[in-house]
Amino acid sequence: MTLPNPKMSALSRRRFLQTAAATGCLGLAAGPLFPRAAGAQTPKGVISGSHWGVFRAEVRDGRAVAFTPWEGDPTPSKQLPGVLDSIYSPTRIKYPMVRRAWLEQGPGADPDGRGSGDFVRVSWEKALDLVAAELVRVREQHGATAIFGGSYGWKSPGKLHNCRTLLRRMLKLNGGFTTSSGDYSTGAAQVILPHVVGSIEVYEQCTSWQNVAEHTELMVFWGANPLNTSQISWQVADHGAFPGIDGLKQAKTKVICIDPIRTETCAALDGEWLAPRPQTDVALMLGIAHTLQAEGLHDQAFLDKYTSGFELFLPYLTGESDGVPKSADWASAICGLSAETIRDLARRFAGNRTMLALGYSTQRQHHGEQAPWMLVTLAAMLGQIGLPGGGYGLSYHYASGGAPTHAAPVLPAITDSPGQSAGGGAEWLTGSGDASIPVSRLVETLQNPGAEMDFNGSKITLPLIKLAYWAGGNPFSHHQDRNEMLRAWRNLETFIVHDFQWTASARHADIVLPATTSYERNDIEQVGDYAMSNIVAMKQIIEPQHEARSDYDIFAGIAERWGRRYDFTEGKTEMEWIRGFYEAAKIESRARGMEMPVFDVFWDSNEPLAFPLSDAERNFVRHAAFRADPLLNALGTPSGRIEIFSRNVEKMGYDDCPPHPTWMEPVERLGGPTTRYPLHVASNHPIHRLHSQLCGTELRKLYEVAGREPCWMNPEDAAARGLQDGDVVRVFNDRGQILAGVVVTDVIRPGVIRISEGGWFDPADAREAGSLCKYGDVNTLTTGIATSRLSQGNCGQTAMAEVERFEGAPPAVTVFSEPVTG
Ligand code: PGD
Ligand code: PGD
Ligand code: 6MO
Repeated sequence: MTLPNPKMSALSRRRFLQTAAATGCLGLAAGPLFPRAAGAQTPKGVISGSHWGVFRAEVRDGRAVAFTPWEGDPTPSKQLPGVLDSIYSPTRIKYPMVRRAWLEQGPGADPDGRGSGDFVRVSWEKALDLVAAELVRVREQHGATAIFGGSYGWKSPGKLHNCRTLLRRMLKLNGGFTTSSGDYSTGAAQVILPHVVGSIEVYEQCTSWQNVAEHTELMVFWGANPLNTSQISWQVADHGAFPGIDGLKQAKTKVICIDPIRTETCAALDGEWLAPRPQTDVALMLGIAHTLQAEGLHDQAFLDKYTSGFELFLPYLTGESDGVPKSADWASAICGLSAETIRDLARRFAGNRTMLALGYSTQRQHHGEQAPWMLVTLAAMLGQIGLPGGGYGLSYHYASGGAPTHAAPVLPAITDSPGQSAGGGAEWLTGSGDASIPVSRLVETLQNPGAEMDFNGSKITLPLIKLAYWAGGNPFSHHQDRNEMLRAWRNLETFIVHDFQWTASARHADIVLPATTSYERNDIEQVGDYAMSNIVAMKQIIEPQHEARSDYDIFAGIAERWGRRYDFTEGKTEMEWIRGFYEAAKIESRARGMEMPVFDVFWDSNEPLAFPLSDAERNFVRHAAFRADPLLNALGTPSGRIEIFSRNVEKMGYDDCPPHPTWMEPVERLGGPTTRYPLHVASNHPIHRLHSQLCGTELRKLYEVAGREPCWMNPEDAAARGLQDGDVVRVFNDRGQILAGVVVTDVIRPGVIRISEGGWFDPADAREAGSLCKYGDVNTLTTGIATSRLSQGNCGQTAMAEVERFEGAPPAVTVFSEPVTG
């Protein structure tokens, strides 16, 4: 996303255009569409949707008592009970709260006191007065760009209650704000890949699972674990990756998993597990590429016809330009796999129809641009891009990429521009701010206002930020190097947060406003970011809890204090907005020969509305059109081809992002030449959570160890430190220290520990940056540096640390209860 989250809105638009063309050719005419229940008995339970999928809610005496997965969900997420629990969890924010020092002494008072929990409950009237006045004050004193409204995060789905867009809509009425571009998911890949293949690629549709099951002989999951990460989607999850994986199993497709962890996907598909040292994938890929070239296994005809610059990359690969051949032996010394294994991989990749499925972790690292670039280069050398079952796919692990796209219209959504009520296109194209910084560079911005920063060929002057406003994200979870962040945050005069959970961000805020969950308001959404199989009513299930209000109502209340309420709401009620989005989609669907039922029939049916799927989409092959005619279907790069050497990147002249894929040592890595700590910290996406969401729920019982976040360790590493299952340990490096609970397991490679991202930050002494995190927030350990000057992405997967037994009685975890309030 630039990109707030281009994820799906962008994709939907592009895919819509393609599908529209495809279905047009096929003359697919679906005619009238009926919700399944039309005319039949209404099924039990209120239909709704979430990141975890479509479900029905049972309500008794005004309380939601059960969330049952929708019958159309092939593999419901096991996290769904936690979603229900999040409504009633003890971590729920009940009332508007203001930090005492801020309330009594004004903005900027006692910034070190943030996070110590001294809040005062105030009325909604008072809270909204304070926020409205403070936004005006900061704008008048420092200019609108001193207000940071980037508000990155995984807010709930829904076309109306998109709190990040709503925040910007409100801030625009105050004269503007500073925004952010990109995301934490694919910060490096989405900036480098447009130079390489002409699109961000990481959120593009992949060759369909069905096509893969039919044609792929060798499936390589490279730092990709779809059985874990497909539990959720940005929109409402369809879970189409699960039948996809099942298809591979049925087809008995040979699977290789390249990952420091023997993942669920590897286990389920009985895959061959290869565990190179983390952060050395580019060296491994180069070793494979060198073997292909040395043994004449590469496809020169493909390289000649579809790529540009291979001849400029070749001298680097062979070592002609720098005296270092990137041979299998060279790669072996870096990545730790044997040279024979690397040569064997090259031969097997070339000898089979091979699909390279890359996850996002390899680009969430120092020099993270190189792995996706080198993977595309490798796939180009294999010459199978655009063939059934061959080439590469960068979203098989994300939001069920590879689940084929249905002929659904695109539901419009509320925009951040009052007056342009129902924009159809991508959020990241319509979104805007008065200044913009790369999303993971806020800490650097707070520390260096006025400084210049390189970014993708341009120079950005970092704005002075005095107020940060977050709705729908948790920066005290998602950002790296927590202690550096704490110090930088002291430069803020005011930090405002809307959430329904007492996250670490809410705890570190000056003003906290309690938002409703999706289940306390009405909305509408598409099912499946890629599949777009259905449109679902996200119906309100229960009344707002405690004093919670929807973000929409909160922002309308702020706008009202400036006499701008009507500009914010355009005079529409919640249901009028939703009906309007639906009606616009209905008109679009007509252009494709489909007739959606009238809104009331859809809403009352209590069923998702399904859209048809064409055979062409079922068999979709990524880049088939480019392969068929590279002139007519040229890529969006300067040459129209895959750029193995990029003149544009060359012109930028960045030493940390040369013009062709290159191995560069990260600042620290396992076995690295200057690395000081012995264990690599893999901060994977959690099995039982969506980032930090649901950490405050009963699901924690499924995984916590001695009340802490689990730390997986290989038996060798545990034995070397005299540690056993269940021990409480201190994990530390120069940046910080956390407690965690040991899980000894041989599914993790020696030298690597796993502590998932999203554990709630719980400092022993909030006033002191560097104090022990009692629960286990892994971002206390990770580095805050950028991937490179090209993309300025985050390096969440770059961290080395040491582990030792925690002696004495571990301090109690306090983050899962309400802060002390007055
Ligand atoms: P979430 O925990 O999903 O994390 O970071 P992100 O900030 O998205 O936070 C979303 C917050 O929004 C939650 O607190 C939730 O309660 C709140 N929320 C949900 N719906 C609403 C709503 O309707 N209104 C309001 N007001 N609030 C709402 C995720 C980010 O973390 C991402 S995407 C990635 S890919 C990164 N991954 C890693 C990683 O792999 N490793 C490390 N070390 N760090 C990472 N950080 C990044
Ligand atoms: P990760 O778990 O970080 O997921 O998807 P992403 O692919 O980034 O990493 C995937 C795999 O890479 C892991 O198995 C990990 O062990 C491996 N890995 C780590 N470092 C390396 C390395 O250096 N080399 C190699 N070869 N492998 C490595 C993230 C995606 O997941 C995103 S962006 C979001 S926002 C969503 N988040 C969640 C979530 O929080 N929870 C769940 N259950 N599902 C999600 N899906 C989405
Ligand atoms: Mo992400």
